Amino acid sequence: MSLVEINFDGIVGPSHNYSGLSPGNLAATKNAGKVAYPRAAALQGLAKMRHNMELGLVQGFLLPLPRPNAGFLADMAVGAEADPALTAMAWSASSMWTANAATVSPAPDTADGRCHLSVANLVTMPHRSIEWPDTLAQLRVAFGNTDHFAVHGPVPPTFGDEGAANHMRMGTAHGDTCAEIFVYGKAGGPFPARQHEQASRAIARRHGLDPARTLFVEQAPDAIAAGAFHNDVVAVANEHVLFCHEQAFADRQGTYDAVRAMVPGAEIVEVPASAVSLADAIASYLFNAQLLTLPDGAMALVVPGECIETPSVSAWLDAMVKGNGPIRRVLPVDVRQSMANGGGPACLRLRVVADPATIDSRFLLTFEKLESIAAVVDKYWPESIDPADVGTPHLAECIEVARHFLLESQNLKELG
Ligand code: SUG
Repeated sequence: MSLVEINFDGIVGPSHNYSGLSPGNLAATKNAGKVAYPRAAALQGLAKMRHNMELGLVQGFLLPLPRPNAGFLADMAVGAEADPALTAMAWSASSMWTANAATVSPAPDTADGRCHLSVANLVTMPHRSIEWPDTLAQLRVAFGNTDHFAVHGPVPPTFGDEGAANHMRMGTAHGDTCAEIFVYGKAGGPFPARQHEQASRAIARRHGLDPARTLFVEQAPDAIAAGAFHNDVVAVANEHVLFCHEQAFADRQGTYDAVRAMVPGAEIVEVPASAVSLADAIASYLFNAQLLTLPDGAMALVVPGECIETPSVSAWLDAMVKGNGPIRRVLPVDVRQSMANGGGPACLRLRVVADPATIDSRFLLTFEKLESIAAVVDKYWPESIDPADVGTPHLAECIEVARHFLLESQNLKELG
């Protein structure tokens, strides 16, 4: 089989809860302290995967990481003295947002002709900074075929890196050599800039990208200040199409000119602030959509249901589909449990372009596996988690048991 885009969605872990751990992520901050529904959250994620498979697309998945993270609690000496904030970090199910797992440069773009993945260090948010060792272990299993993949450790921690959420790839087709666009933020605003320019540049070098096809673009400080803590909250690209908000990039025209110069036939679908304000774009997660090429070649935008409920966004999408643009279909999905923590359809997936036959098949989804994962979720995922329950021994045991049965069902106990 030739190279295809495969979306690896994170299965929402059994400890999913709302602890308000990410300043600058407005949804997560607003919903801090609310009761979360891990079972419903995981089933919503599985339904999205099913939806995309029914479109004829290849789908993969990544497992939730071990939680509570005992190593972190021991390193921080939590237990000797209780500390609710540190405990919540150790319990976070944040690895569900696999767009932050790694940056991926597919084989056609790299000097050695292999697909390169760099695990993200996620250093800016403490609860996320503890993900990478377990994520790396998992990537090394899933993409362990070193003839086709090179899996790198994180860039040094001074330089924050949040993975594919700040990376876009554009070209004529997924399997062709493409341009890679890295979007970084600059510190100084009210919220942290999570992606450091030097982290992006290091990744481009270690992946062996051609400088003539690599762009480094600054995210608009206003976008970060408005709650776009990752570029994928204000922009998404697929093949020759860049779909973005007018206020996504610090140098709007310079970015568009550079993209057009580098990508033959580039089409920029820009949403003006006069039609959809940055606030509406961020509240609805319009740009945290999956922009997908369907098997018939048409492009579809898989958006969160919240887009349809936001009048300015829904009106803009209606007009877009009636027009003659490259995005022909809008497909809403319900990922409300993840959305309430600031994670939309695009946050929940890591894009890899590869021949599926070169990937450990245990990470590739089939309709049968969907059923078996859903059965484990139904049986073992807690129905609800009140933040007051986080840290209790009984719930910790439930969460560990739930993950154990998921790994067992997928023959992946080696990641236990
Ligand atoms: O890093 N939320 C995540 C959401 C990540 C979204 N990913 C992308 N945009 N690609 C974050 O802010 C909230 C967890 C809590 O507060 O309990 C959280 O980590």
